[in-house]
Amino acid sequence: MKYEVLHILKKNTHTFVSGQLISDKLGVSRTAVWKYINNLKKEGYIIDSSSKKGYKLLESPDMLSFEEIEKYLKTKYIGKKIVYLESVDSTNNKAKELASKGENHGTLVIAEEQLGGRGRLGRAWCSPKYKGIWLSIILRPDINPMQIPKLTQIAAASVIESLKDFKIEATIKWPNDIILNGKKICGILTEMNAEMNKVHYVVLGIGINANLGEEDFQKDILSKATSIKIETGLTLDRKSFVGNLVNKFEYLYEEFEKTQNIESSIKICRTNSAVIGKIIRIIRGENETFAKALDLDKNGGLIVQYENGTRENLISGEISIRGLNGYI
Ligand code: BTX
Repeated sequence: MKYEVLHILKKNTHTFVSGQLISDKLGVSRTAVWKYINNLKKEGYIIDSSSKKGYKLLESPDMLSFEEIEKYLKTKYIGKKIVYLESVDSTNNKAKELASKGENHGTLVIAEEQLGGRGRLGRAWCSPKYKGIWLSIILRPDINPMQIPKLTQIAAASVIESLKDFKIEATIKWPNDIILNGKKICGILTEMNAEMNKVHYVVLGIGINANLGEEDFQKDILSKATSIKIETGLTLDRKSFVGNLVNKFEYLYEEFEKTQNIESSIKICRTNSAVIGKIIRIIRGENETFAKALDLDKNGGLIVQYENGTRENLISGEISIRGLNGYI
């Protein structure tokens, strides 16, 4: 009900809305309306209250709830429901828990902070409160598990395209990192629950370092991690960014859903690759080899050529890559 009150205020930001009108519309008492307004104020909404004129919404807080993102969404199914949390261990964990209980295709889990944010291979992902975008998308694609790495490429392409809309030219360090000025500003963690030939659900986690300052990172990751704010000096409008990102993701995902191809995403990932044409270090567990990154294949695999001339198409799985002398 609180959000229904908010909805009415959001539709009338140019004027005061009387408590009577809200109470009539929602069929609740004026005292109840007053209580909902006070709760909204506690959440950070700035609402002008006048005993004669009623209520007027002046400012909304910088939070990534459905109510704040809704107006930017142009999607058919992604983000139609957003599970919004002030704090969580990991949005991927929460999304997996919900998906295993039957949560719908397209539901988003967004948190303001993660206390146990995860990267690949059990690594930690630093996710301070209100500073970044920490979200997971629940997907139920009717595909073979082998196709899953394609989803990471779709996500990477949508992040890159969204950044471009905000005039930020980043690159992709295959398979799952987005790089700005040589450092990581975003990571993607794709997880699934599947049998041999059937995927039950996929959770696609995206972490974007929007407005973190240097003090928000642990010292030991500052050599390879940065934020949009540190690099550009600008504070990213997280709400419109999330809306835009989700719109782009659904657009690119539709191609995959209809054809199982990800040509458009591959094109974006290829054009904006941080590794194609470079000599890279390929890390598999304890093993390190050098190769030249040549191209992406149609499945989103990285085609590399070793010094002896042999080629291999890497699939993301358990591989990490690095630049010849450093992170990239
Ligand atoms: P990754 O394994 O490629 O990167 C993890 C590594 O990146 C860490 O070991 C650390 O060195 C560095 N790192 C940690 N935090 C950050 C950060 N905020 N920015 C840049 N570098 C960092 C990448 O894994 C995948 C990350 C996915 C994160 C999202 S957030 C929403 C969702 N929920 C969740 O728990 N994970 C995903």
